[in-house]
Amino acid sequence: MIDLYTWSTPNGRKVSIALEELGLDYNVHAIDITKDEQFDSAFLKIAPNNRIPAIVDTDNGLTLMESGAILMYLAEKTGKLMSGEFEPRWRTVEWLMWQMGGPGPMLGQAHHFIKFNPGVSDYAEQRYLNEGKRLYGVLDKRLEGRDFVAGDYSMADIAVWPWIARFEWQTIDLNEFPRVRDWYMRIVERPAVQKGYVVPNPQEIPLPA
Ligand SMILES: N[C@@H](CCC(=O)N[C@@H](CS)C(=O)NCC(=O)O)C(=O)O
Repeated sequence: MIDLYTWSTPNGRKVSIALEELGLDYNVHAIDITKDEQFDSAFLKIAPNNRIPAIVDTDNGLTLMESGAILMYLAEKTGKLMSGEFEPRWRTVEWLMWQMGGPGPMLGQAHHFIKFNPGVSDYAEQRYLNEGKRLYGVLDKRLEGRDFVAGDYSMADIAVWPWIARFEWQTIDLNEFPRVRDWYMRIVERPAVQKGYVVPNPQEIPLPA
């Protein structure tokens, strides 16, 4: 059994979607980051960086923070969503790390400035919008001739997809990136994605115009 500490954000959804895809049993503990619950001392014992998501695997007592590490752990635990073969395995790690270092922090800043603090800094809004569009362009190119980011559907897609699901907050038009749009829609159709998306709170999956 996995205890999942999460909130309705892209990083949280990566893990709930992965758990749904893998069919693992899990208990949801909602950590309301709008009420600073990520700073509660009980949560800090599991996630010393005071960010969601985090898990505890009650099968073996392992606590883990950092969504990328959690996805890799769940893949290793189940032998699924990250190939055991040399090249596809490292492609999956490569694009998972791309998400952790690129779309995660950069689009997170786009949300901060463009969605939540418009007008505070035109420079920052432009910087993170431009960087966001550059990253969408990289993903679009990567998806040329491919259905998924790293071969078969994998933890790399699960890591990136919830960030693209915030395209409206980022003021990015998915239709400008047709391969990303098609990939996004391919993943929207997956029942596990629809189930994982609404953990811990129900919300509609945004769809492109
Ligand atoms: N690198 C971390 C980032 C986690 C993160 O930034 N989580 C956000 C929600 S998406 C959070 O907990 N924010 C709370 C805060 O900013 O205090 C991961 O991928 O798990």
